[in-house]
Parts: sequence; structure tokens; C-alpha cells
Amino acid sequence: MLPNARIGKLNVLLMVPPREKQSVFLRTQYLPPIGLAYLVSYARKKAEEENIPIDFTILDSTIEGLVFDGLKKVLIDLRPNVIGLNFYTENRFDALKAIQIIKNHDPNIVIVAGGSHATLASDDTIRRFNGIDFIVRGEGEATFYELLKGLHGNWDFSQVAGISYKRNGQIHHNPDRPFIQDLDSVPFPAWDKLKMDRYYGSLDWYQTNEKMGMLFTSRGCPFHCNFCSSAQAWGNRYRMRSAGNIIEEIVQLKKKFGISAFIFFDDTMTIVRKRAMEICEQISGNGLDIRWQTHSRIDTMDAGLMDKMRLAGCAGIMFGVESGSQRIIDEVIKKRVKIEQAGEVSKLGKLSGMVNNFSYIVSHPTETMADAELTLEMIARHLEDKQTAVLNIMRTYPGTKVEEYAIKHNLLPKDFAWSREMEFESGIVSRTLKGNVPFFRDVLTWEQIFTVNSRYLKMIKYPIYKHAIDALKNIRSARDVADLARLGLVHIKTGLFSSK
Ligand code: B12
Ligand code: SF4
Repeated sequence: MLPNARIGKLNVLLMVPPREKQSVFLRTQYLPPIGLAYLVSYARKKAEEENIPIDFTILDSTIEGLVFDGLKKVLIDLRPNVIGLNFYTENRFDALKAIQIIKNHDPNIVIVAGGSHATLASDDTIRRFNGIDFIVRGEGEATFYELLKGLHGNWDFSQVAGISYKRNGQIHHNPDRPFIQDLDSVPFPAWDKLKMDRYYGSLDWYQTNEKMGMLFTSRGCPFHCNFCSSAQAWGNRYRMRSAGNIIEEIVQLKKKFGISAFIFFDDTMTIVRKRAMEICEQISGNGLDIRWQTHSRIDTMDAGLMDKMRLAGCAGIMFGVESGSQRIIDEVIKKRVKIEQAGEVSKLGKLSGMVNNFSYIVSHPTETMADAELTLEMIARHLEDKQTAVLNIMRTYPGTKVEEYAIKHNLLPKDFAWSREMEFESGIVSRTLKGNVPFFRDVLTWEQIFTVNSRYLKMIKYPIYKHAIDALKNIRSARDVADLARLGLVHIKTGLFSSK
């Protein structure tokens, strides 16, 4: 239901949705909800300039340990009249449950959804998830502020670019909003609204953790990998902040919160070599004494750049290679990299003494065991080079070419909809990790997928016993038992339980 009167004083609550039970799987890393902090910093500045009274609170339910049962008390204490929730595909049903609790408590609270899932499956989400008044699609800062202004001024929302909404039973998707051109003009995230000393992450690929800051030096990515929705969400364009602006944010985070370890969580930080070099030079030149980690592509890396990054405190770089098979890279993912480059960059890591992480996926469309064997061979080479590697099982996410393929080839259940909570055929360690996102399976059988995964876990000496206990604790249904039994058998066959 849309509000039919202006809201004089806006009291806005932005939330990472609560859950039924807060997960134990977030032990090695929990980073600040930077998207929500950007929404506040932008809207706060504009509202001050334009004299619009708005109070903001950010509630990170994970950090607060907030579960559904505690939400009503939060609503009574904070008395918000607008609540914004971020929707990833993984947490969409948690967000929905929170919305039901909120609307039962007070149907006049305006509910705004944003984030990847709300953007990439906007029609399904606004149509089928009752209680959502507005979706803010894509980059949220300017759209969210304009929406708040509209609620304050009782506008006709048909003119607000970038929103989807329901009116008189009709769904409206207003045209997209153009992206912010000058990222330096966006104020730094509203860190003051978060408990910054509670966030932590890992600079050694999840071995240990420490107090951690997170920032973005750029937004978007100019590539189109088939499993990734970056192009759809961020417009397939690469926009950059200036080195000076980034340095200033680091200085502030260090000074205000004593943070000296960072993740630069860009899709790809090194697309423009000159700018990446400049950022490193300024970090070193200003004596910032920080350690950090970032994401890159193997085709943008060379010895000079890696060395410069290392000297500026870069502890490791995550490279998405995705497959050891050139056929899969070229014909399926369309990643536009050569697999030899992964070997070369791995060697560069070894020579520089940096421990980089190479990321792969099993169960690509059309992937055969022969392709998967090539992936395992590449992983072995990275490990020989004293690098690390991660192997994920492919999942289908909205807005991706993999989703298109899955629909075209009938690989999703007949009655599938992102808004329908359902059990998927799979077989993976726990319900928490399932996240209600379907695993993608095409040519490889489940047994082959799990065998590849199990062989990878054996290669990295995965502590299977520790995780088996978590998995057993998360059993909820007969299907979970069957999935786990099947997985256990594969692990036994590959000898994972006997590895030291
Ligand atoms: C950082 C990050 C993480 C961090 C999250 C840390 C944190 N506390 O936020 C960690 C490492 C935990 C993580 C984990 C995962 N992630 Co992740 N992650 C990202 C990443 C790289 C950046 C997100 C971000 O902060 N962006 C920058 C800010 C400014 O953007 P934003 O958060 O999207 O917010 C903006 C808008 O979306 C919007 N907005 C967002 N929320 C809201 C709410 C409201 C009310 C409004 C109005 C607007 C709004 O406004 C914001 C400002 O412009 C994105 C890729 C990307 N480039 O976005 C993937 C991404 C979000 N992750 C993704 C995935 C798949 C995962 C994992 C499943 C990976 C895995 N296999 O385990 C897990 C699942 C996590 C979970 N349980 O939900 C996918 C999500 C796909 C989807 N459909 O949901 C993305 C899009 C990557 C991709 N291209 O495929 N991730
Ligand atoms: S996987 Fe990485 S390189 Fe490929 S489109 Fe997504 S962000 Fe870009």
C-alpha cells in the first residue's frame, strides 16, 4: 500500500535483514554494509542542503545478532516510518519475512527494497513479494534520496527514475536512472552509523581475521562473464574514483577507527593500469602503512604492477579464472583471457612472495569431466606456486546468461520463480549455505560435480571434520539427510576423510 499523505518528518531505518538464527558460517569475515552507508551519506548531505528533515539509522542485524523474534522491539524502540532493506538473492526470503513482521506491526511503514536481487529480479520481486512499496533499482544513492523527497512532498512517483512500484494493482517500472558520473562527488559512506570496530575480515584468505575496513575504488566492470550480473546491475561500465579521493578515505578510516587492514572490493581494481599504479604510489608515498587485498583479472596483471601493489601493502589479489579449460573460457564464459596467463600470474605471485587466490567454478554449461580435470590441474599448479585457489560450484543467479541458459534448457524446476521458496535438487553441506539459490547442473552429474569438489578439498587439505559437525547441525529435512549421505559417500571415495 502506498502512502497517501506526505510524511512530515522522515525517520528512516536501513537494515541488513534479520534471520531466524544468526549464522555460524560468517566467522572468518564480516564486512560493513557499505551500500547502505552510501545511501545515508548521500541522502544526508542532500537533505541538509535542501532542508528536508530526515533521521537515519542503519541496523546491521548480523552484527547485532538480531533474529526475527527481536524485530518488533526494534520497531517499537526506533519508530521508523520508512524502512529500507537490502535484498541479495541469498537473503531474499529473510528480507520478505522481516517485511511481513514490519507490515503486521504497522502497515503504514513504507517499505523500500534495493540491492542486487531487487534490481535483477525486480518484476518478480515487486509482483510477488507482498509488502514492498518501492524497489530502488541499481545504483541507489540518487534514486533513494529522490524517493525520500517524494515521500516528504507527497509526489506523484511516476517521475522518479530508477524505481519500481505497485499502484492500484498495477506494476510500474520507471525508466532506469543514469549512473553517477563523478564518483568523487559521492560523500564517503556514513561510517558513523555503523559499529566499525565490530567488522573483521581476512588478508590471508580466511586463515585468520582482523579488524577490517572495506572500500571501493571503482564501480562496475566492462566484461560480460556468463555467471555474473555485474553488467546488468552496474551498466557494464567502469567508473573510477581518483587516487586522491581514495587516499583521503583511507586516512579517515585509519584516523577515526584505527583501521589499517582493508579490502578494496571492486569488481576489478586494475582495469586501468595507470590509475592502479597511481593509487599504489600514493599509498606508499603518503606513508599510510596499511595492508590490503583486492580483486583483479589475470589479463591486467604484470610483474611491474604486482610489485608496485605489494610495496604499497597489498597482501594478496583474488583473480577470477573460472576454468582451466580454454574452450569453457572462450565459448561458454566469454571471459576473454588465456589460461596460460593464469599460470604466468601464478608464477609472478610466487616470485613476489605474495599469496594470491585464484578462483574457479565447476559445473559450467556444457562442461565435461575432461574440462573439469583441466581446472583441477590448474589448481594444482597454483598450489605448487604457493598460491591459493578456491573452487565454487556454479549457481544460477538472476540476470545472468547462466540463468538464460538454464531457462532455455529446462534446467530449473517447472514451477520455478525467484519468489517461490522451494527445495532444489543438489546436495551440499548445509541449508545455510544453500541460500535458496539453485545449483546449476548441465552435463556433469551431481556425483561428478561433488567428486571434483571433493578432490579440490583434498588438494587444499580442507578440515572436513570441523565442517561436518556444522553440516550435521543444519539438517532440517529428509532431503538434507539424503544430500549429506550422498556427499559423505563421495568424500569417502575421494579419500577426503582420511587426509591429514
Ligand atoms: C562485498 C560483496 C560481498 C560481501 C558482502 C559484505 C557486505 N557486508 O556487504 C561478502 C563477501 C560477504 C559477499 C558474499 C556473497 N556474495 Co557478494 N558481493 C559483494 C560485492 C563485490 C560488492 C557489494 C557492494 O558492497 N557493492 C558496492 C555498493 C555501493 O553497492 P551495493 O551493495 O549493491 O548497494 C548499492 C545498490 O545496490 C543499492 N542498494 C543496496 N541495498 C539497498 C537497499 C535499499 C533500501 C536501497 C534503496 C538501495 C540499496 O544502493 C547502493 C548504493 O548504490 C558484489 C558485487 C558488486 N560489485 O556489487 C557481490 C555480490 C553482491 N555478491 C554476490 C554473491 C553471489 C555473493 C555470495 C553468494 C558469494 C558466495 N558464493 O558465497 C555471498 C552471499 C552473501 C549472502 N549470504 O548474502 C552477487 C549477488 C548476486 C545476487 N543476485 O544477489 C554479487 C552481485 C556479485 C556478482 N556480480 O555476481 N559478497
Ligand atoms: S566475473 Fe568479474 S570480470 Fe567477469 S563480468 Fe563479473 S566482475 Fe567482470
